[in-house]
Amino acid sequence: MCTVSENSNGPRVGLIMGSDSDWPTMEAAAVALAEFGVRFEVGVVSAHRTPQRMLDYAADAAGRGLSVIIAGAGGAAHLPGMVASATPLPVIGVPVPLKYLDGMDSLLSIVQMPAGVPVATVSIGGARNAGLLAVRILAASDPALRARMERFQADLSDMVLAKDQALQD
Ligand code: RP5
Repeated sequence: MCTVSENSNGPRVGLIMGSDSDWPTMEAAAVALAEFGVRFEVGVVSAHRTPQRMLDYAADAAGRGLSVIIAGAGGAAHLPGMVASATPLPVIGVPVPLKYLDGMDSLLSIVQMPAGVPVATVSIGGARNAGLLAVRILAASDPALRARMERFQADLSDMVLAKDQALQD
């Protein structure tokens, strides 16, 4: 894991996952954050195999300057919910699809949180949207980032219109 000291040049988003085997799915979140120039750190933090490390990570995150945590896990995917229980920061959960059950187990483990402990859950394998949602959360109090998000949305719209035009030609 990249760790940083507490300073304004440190990462704003913590991107964690239960296993390095989740990286092929989670990498899309890193790519989205990088596209927007958002500083982030990446690490493996397992709810079941390194429970104390998970609790320490969650407890220290805000004090280290992080603003959002993206947590991905598969199967019995308890990482996002447990991290959310131990930090005041917004947590975005990414259900990682594994070999069995097509990721439904991951989705249900993450999405069905008890009242009082929210996790913003994206679709199964939806790590890119997790990255984009983190950008939007940061953009709410960052006008420059909000302007970039607006340009991104305009580009999406142009792309669809161009495809429509190609069908007409
Ligand atoms: C979960 O168990 C991890 O998030 C991963 O999706 C899954 C399998 O982990 P490995 O056995 O590949 O390390 O906790």
